[in-house]
Amino acid sequence: MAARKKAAGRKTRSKKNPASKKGTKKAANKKPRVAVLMGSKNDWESMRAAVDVLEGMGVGCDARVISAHRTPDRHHAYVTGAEAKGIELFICGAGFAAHLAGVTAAITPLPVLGVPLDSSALDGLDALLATVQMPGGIPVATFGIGKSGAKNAGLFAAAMLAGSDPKVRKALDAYRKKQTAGVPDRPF
Ligand code: RP5
Repeated sequence: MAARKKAAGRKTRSKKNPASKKGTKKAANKKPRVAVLMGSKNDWESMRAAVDVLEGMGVGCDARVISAHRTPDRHHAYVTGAEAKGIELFICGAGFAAHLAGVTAAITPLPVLGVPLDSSALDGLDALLATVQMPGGIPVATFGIGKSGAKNAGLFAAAMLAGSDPKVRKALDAYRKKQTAGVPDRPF
């Protein structure tokens, strides 16, 4: 099945520390403002899209493999300590019964952006519903399934930071301008 092949492919490309991958070193060197959490190292191929976007705009990220169900103590310690370390918002990506974003939102007042991942046989529909269907009272801003959702979560995080940070606003404007300029008039 397509989903399984995708998951197998993701496994071979993942490393223990996702932030050590090529292209994210700059982000790892900056004081992180955005925590990018993922339930498994196998989620990195999708979640790095959020880090790449933010890093490209000069926003430092802290990418972590933290699972709400496999590493609950690590999760609680990280989330409760994050604000004091300068984290302003969370992007959480998870697949299957994806509760990482919801549990994170439950224990921090910081904004939580959720990215459902297509790692299961249901191609992410399970994660989408689990992430988006938060009962009233604890919101998770939910994005599309997979890599494009992670990219949009990164862009949305940049837009949030841009409200009070002119440098990020400038970078976001430049990103949009470049994107627009890259659209050809004709398809051939
Ligand atoms: C979730 O289960 C993770 O977010 C991941 O997408 C999924 C599968 O994890 P692995 O079995 O590939 O580590 O917790």
